[in-house]
Formats: sequence, C-alpha cells, structure tokens
Amino acid sequence: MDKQKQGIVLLMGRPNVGKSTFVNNIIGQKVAITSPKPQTTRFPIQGLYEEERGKIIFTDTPGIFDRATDTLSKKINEQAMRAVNKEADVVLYFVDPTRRRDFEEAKVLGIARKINAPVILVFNKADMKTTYMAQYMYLEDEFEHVFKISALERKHVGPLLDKIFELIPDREEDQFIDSEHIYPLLNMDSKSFMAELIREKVFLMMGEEVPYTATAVVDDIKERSNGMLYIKARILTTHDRYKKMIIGKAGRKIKELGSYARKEIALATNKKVFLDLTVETDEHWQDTLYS
Ligand SMILES: Nc1nc2c(ncn2[C@@H]2O[C@H](COP(=O)(O)OP(=O)(O)OP(=O)(O)O)[C@@H](O)[C@H]2O)c(=O)[nH]1
Ligand SMILES: [Mg+2]
Repeated sequence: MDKQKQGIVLLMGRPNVGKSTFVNNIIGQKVAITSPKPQTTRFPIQGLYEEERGKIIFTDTPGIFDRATDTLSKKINEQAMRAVNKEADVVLYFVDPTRRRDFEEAKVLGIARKINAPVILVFNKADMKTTYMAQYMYLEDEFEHVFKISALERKHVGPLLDKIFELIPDREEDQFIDSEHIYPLLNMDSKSFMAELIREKVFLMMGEEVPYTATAVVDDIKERSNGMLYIKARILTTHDRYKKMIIGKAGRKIKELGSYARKEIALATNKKVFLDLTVETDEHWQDTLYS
C-alpha cells in the first residue's frame, strides 16, 4: 500500500484564543462550535482535513485555564489535559496577543514545555490590533517554529500548513478512518453534533453567566416520509431562574434561539428541519455529562 503523509495535530492554548475557529476554517466546515465567550469547547473534537499531500486529524481541545473551581470547569480542564497527554505528531500552541498575558498563559506554557512532539507557536488574531504582543515575544526564543496568523480571516495559514506537513510522518494509507462518524467529524455522532449547534446558540444569545449553567441534549432524530427531519432536543440548566431567562418573555427567547439553531441544522444536513426544543431545570447535569 502507498504511503502518505498522515498525522495527528493537537491544538492547545487558553480559552478564547481561536483554536476552534482555526480548525473550522482549515477544514472548511464547522466541526467545532465557537463564540466570543471563553470555555466554549467542552471536550476534544477531532476533525479530518484531507488534500493531495495527505491527511491530518486536527484535535481541537477545550481551553486550559488557571483556576477551575466548579464541577463543570474542572471537567473542562480535565478534558483538555487528557487530550494534551495523548499522542500527537505536532502540537499547535495558540496565543492571543490581543489579550494581556497572565498566570493562565504560564500554566499553558508549562504544559507546552513538557510535550515531546514538535510544538509550533501560533500567534493568532493577526487581523486585529495585537496590543500585548510585546508580552509574548519571549516565547519566540523557546519555540523553533513560530507563525502569525488570522484563523478567522484565514491569513498566513498556508505556510503553517506547509510546516505541519513537513513535520508529520509518512504512514500507510487510511489508518485513521475506521470509526462511525459524520464526516469530517471523527468523534461525534449526529445527535451530539446537533446538540453542540444548539449549545452554541446559547453561548451566542444568552448573557454572561447563563451559558455556563446550560447544555443541550438531542433525544431523538426522525426522518419523516416527506424527507423532513424531526428533532427533539432539550436545553438543560441548573436553576429555574436561568430556565426563565432562556425561555424569555412570552417564550420569545427560546423561539428565537430554536429558530437560529434549526436554520443551522438545516444547512448542515441539507434537509428541512422541525426542531422541538424545550428547556428543563436539571441541577445535576454537570455531574452526569462530559464525564
Ligand atoms: N479577529 C479575530 N477573531 C478571532 C480569530 N480567531 C478567533 N477569533 C474570535 O475569537 C473568539 C474565540 O474563538 P474560538 O475559536 O471559540 O476560541 P477557542 O480557543 O476555541 O476557545 P475555547 O473553546 O473557549 O477554548 C470568537 O469570537 C472568534 O470569532 C482571529 O483570527 N481574528
Ligand atoms: Mg474552542
């Protein structure tokens, strides 16, 4: 069998540096949800990138943060650490120079230093004013490979991809693609992916704290004879007062949220979608999910 460049590339960094945005834009399709709020990604996501040079599995991870006090934050940090400790051929260490450096960065750097695989330092958000760049310059001395990109605008991403292909090994063809998945997502089924799309809308549409009290679950997907997808889903939140906020006055918020999610699911599946979306209080969802 022919050999081909194939590798696992893991992204790590603080929350909100643009890891998920990068993975989506490189793959050319949404595999990971994104939002302006930190801690959007809650578990590792593997997306497949394929081209004539070979195949790369990009593993997006939850942002690593300094202090994890509540159950959910602890789990998110654990998920990140678990992913980072798995074998990767190349690691992309993402830094956001539009934000001040702090202890969190020191923590991430400490982890990056212990990685045996080649680590590429990626300064993201180059399309913005990178006010705090000077605070991160010292990192350039530590890492052999340094790139400045804009994940959002897909700027300077080509040279980074060339470097990744240079660093990953030749392997027997198709050693990666063996699981049941929804292409190009390698570790999620349709129910989980749709739940993620719904959760993203909670992150985008609800105020500061609400997204951190909430998650989404898809219970059922049925294809009707007319080709329409019937999806039954729930948003879970830890307290009645958040439930009220998500539902909104006269149910307006949940209607708006559901409509936004429905449109995106329709786009992703290329089918007409009916989304039956309700909100429930479940104090314990943080203990039972993302384990
Ligand atoms: N201007 C600009 N914004 C970006 C860029 N990359 C990401 N963003 C924005 O930064 C925010 C965070 O992006 P995400 O991709 O969700 O960040 P993340 O690192 O995955 O965050 P967590 O999942 O919380 O760890 C979003 O609002 C993105 O649109 C970039 O290159 N330029
Ligand atoms: Mg993310």
